[in-house]
Amino acid sequence: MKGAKSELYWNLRKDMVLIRLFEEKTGQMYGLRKIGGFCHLYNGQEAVAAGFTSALDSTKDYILTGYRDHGHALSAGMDPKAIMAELYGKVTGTSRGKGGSMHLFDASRHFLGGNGIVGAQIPVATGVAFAQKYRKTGGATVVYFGDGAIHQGAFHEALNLAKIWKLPTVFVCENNQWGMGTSWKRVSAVEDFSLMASAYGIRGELVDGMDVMAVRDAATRALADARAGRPVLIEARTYRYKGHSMSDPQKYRSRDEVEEYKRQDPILILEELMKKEAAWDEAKAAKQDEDAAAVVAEAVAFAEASPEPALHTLYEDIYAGEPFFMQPGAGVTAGSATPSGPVAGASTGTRSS
Ligand SMILES: Cc1ncc(C[n+]2csc(CCOP(=O)(O)OP(=O)(O)O)c2C)c(N)n1
Repeated sequence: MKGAKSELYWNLRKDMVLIRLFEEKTGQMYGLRKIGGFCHLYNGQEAVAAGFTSALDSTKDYILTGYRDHGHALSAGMDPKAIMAELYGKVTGTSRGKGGSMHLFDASRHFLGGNGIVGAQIPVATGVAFAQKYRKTGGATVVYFGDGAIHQGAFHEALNLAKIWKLPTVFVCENNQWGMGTSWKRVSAVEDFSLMASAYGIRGELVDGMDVMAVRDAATRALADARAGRPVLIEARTYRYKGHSMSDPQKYRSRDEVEEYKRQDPILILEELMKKEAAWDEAKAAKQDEDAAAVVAEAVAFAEASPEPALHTLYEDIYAGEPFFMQPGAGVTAGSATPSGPVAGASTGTRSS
């Protein structure tokens, strides 16, 4: 098989393999303490980011997401080197090393973060969609969030506004079935989140989030609706292979459960389809894997070689002014400053979120 369909399959595979290898490496580097702080991996969910992004118009559409954002950022075309450098906290990172894993950002790629507060990106995205409508750009905004976030009040408020103002928003709930250690079934009044759309008079759709072509088709339909002023809620049923974050012993689920989902792996599902449709080429796949591994290795080398942000930049890129003890004449130099202002007493301990 040749032509556009085959090219699409290979592009989708390329995207998913890059995310998978990037996340595997991120996990390793975290283990080696090269990366610290909050870090949430996307392994298992690759088909959602890859399928959705493939349906977007990168010149006009916008993407927002939560803290599990590496996969969305990579598929949006952000530079893997800058993403890895951000995870390392280096000055060459996407947020100059100050945002970390949860706050990747690249306005040039229409990727507006990365948000550490569960569900907070949903109303922000609705505001972006409002701006798109106001400016008549013809673009839509896609916002990703989890099965835990869907129970936040902000989600419900945003859907209501999106409907009454006819905003071009696609709300994508990535139901990876666990909100930290809580099963989605234990905390939800409905077992099909797409039904929640009916409360706000918008269209809802449940899609197999392990099947990249099904996601892409649902995304295409949803984006057409959104551009016509009809917001849509998609539930992409998926699964996360790794712990919630890097400090999760995963006592709440069995190994068998994880293995069962790995047998429905999104990359394998696509490869099976490619084989069925005579689009498969073993050598080409091996080359694609090799290339992705090289991109990831290059990203790590770049992050390793990059400098840390200088201490004096600590109070740059923030809304508040420099605190009094850092100001000229205060008798305190950057290297010796003992915070006594707004950061006094801030916890430096590790947390499990
Ligand atoms: C407002 C808020 N409450 C609680 C937390 C702590 N927290 C971080 S992740 C998380 C679970 C969210 O699960 P889900 O929305 O399903 O997303 P997933 O991690 O599965 O991608 C919680 C409760 C937070 N960051 N923000």
